[in-house]
Amino acid sequence: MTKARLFSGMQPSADSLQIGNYIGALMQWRDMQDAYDAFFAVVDLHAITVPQDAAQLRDKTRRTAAQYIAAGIEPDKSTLYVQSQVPAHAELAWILSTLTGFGEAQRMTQFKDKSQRYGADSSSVGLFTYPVLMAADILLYQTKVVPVGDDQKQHVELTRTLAERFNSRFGETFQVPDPVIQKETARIYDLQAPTSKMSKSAESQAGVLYLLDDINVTAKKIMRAVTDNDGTVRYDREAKPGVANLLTIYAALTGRTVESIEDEYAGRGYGDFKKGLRDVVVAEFEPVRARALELLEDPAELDRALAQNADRASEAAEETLAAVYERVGLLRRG
Ligand code: AQP
Repeated sequence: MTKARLFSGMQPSADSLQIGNYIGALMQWRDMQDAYDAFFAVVDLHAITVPQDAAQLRDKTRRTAAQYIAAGIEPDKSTLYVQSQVPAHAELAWILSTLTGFGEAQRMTQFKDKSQRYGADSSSVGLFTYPVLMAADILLYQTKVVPVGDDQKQHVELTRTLAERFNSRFGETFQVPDPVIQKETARIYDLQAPTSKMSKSAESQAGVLYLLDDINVTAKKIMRAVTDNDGTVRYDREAKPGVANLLTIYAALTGRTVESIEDEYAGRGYGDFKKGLRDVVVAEFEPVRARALELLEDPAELDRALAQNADRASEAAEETLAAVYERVGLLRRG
């Protein structure tokens, strides 16, 4: 039986991924790559919807790919590639943009948030059509399953709408994908501001646990994480967001239940609890960090692996794109 297709990606928007990317995305990707025919992209075309420095973008793209591999995504098993190396993404995005209503795109909350952050005048049309490019990413591969955070749910809904619209207007062409939304408990918050989502491109790095940070820096950030005055290790997202966040990380990395961790630290202070978490995170990060840095020492080899994977992705993508061009009525070169 052929495996169902899976697509997901991350933007190369920082020098290092953070623990939210690791728990919320990479750990699940690693677990799913055997059961699915998986495509994992480093979505550099999405990253340039906000200004990037050219040399840094190239570096961040390699670093992101290296961290995928170091975290256990196997380029011989999954198709791990750089989005811009497969031109079909941009080509299908154009076609889909002609099927997207202006008002429909305007309703996307991520655009509203980001354009507020950067100001309406410095927000690009690319930022506005970001969800259409994401729809192209997904639909090109006849994707069945899209594992994303709940913040991306609206974009996957738009993708489904566009697939259905195209299919009904031009004939059955696209698989309509299903989002696989992680549980709320898989969302990781900033260690210094535990009501805000942890982000790799956050303004302050003090509350962000980066995979490629020096291990001593990671340890210090954990020991300095914001807690509360109550002193008990108990999960209460509303009243104790800092402790709840640390418990979420502890449980996600160890596969243990929150209750068993609460029991272990009952009657002990936050200091002990943080030391326990520090050891868990350091043990998890150390080999991933070492492997990623090793891969980055040989960029030519990394580029070769990515190019090979891009060829594989192109082959699958071109099949869909050819069908789309045919149905839409674009005259092909004779
Ligand atoms: N804090 C988080 N908790 C759980 N999951 C998270 N993800 C990101 N942050 C958390 C998941 O990681 C993937 C990365 O997607 P992305 O790179 O396209 O951008 P993002 O979601 O906007 O991630 P960041 O780290 O916040 O990046 P920047 O700072 O560039 O905006 C997604 O699967 C996401 O759900």
